[in-house]
Amino acid sequence: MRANRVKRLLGEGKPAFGTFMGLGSPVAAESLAHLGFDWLVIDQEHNPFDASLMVSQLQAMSATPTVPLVRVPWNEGVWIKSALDAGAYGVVIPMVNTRAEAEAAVAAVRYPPQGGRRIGGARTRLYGGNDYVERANDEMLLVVMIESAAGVANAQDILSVPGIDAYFIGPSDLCASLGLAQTWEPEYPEFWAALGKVQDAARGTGVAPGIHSNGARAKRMVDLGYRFIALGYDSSYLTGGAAAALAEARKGAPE
Ligand code: 3PY
Ligand code: MG
Repeated sequence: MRANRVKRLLGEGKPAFGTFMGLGSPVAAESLAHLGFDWLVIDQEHNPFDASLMVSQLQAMSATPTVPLVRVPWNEGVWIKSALDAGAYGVVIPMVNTRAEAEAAVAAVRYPPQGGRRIGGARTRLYGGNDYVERANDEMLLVVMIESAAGVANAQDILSVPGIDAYFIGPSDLCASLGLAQTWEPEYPEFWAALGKVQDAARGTGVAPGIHSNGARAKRMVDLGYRFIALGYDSSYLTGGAAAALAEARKGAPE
């Protein structure tokens, strides 16, 4: 079976860098995968593209070593099954707030006896290999998002559930839940105190810390111990690059 490089990196305590994709564009997914990101997340939570477009993005990445992941819209078995059966090599689960929710995520991702995932889906073997069913429990990456005050309070209960590979902080939702104004680069003491509590809860569990960040803040996050690190969004690269080019052109042009 094709190995999950991100699981290996995290297992060795090494950083794995990726980005989120909301454009729903197979060509964008292919282009980003060819840049050498360790992983890419197809973000179904906040972007209204259908399952066939998710499959096309997975196919577009499959010629590269980039590990294809899906953030499902919600922590529900039908979404998780659809992503994994389409050949995603792991899932990011939004808003995991309790131990029971973490256990439900593990049950949906792992085949029996560890979980209750049903068996099916042609792309699993096409992408993963003929021994997919026998080995998938060791290779699928499960990332649970801690992005609420409840998730922070229950972090120890959540992260001690066997079968979770990484947790992932969503700064926007966590700020909102803590009553703080939304920003991608929070500096609020309350925010950092919450992050410290989750890191303490993860210590000794083998669950890798992760966070949604950007290129400029990545070194700080690595130094703080984060390992599953998201650098922005596909749409922010598109609009950021285009806005900079347009501004530069306008600056040099006559009024
Ligand atoms: C958040 O910041 O809430 C996120 O979900 C980022 O992916
Ligand atoms: Mg969120």
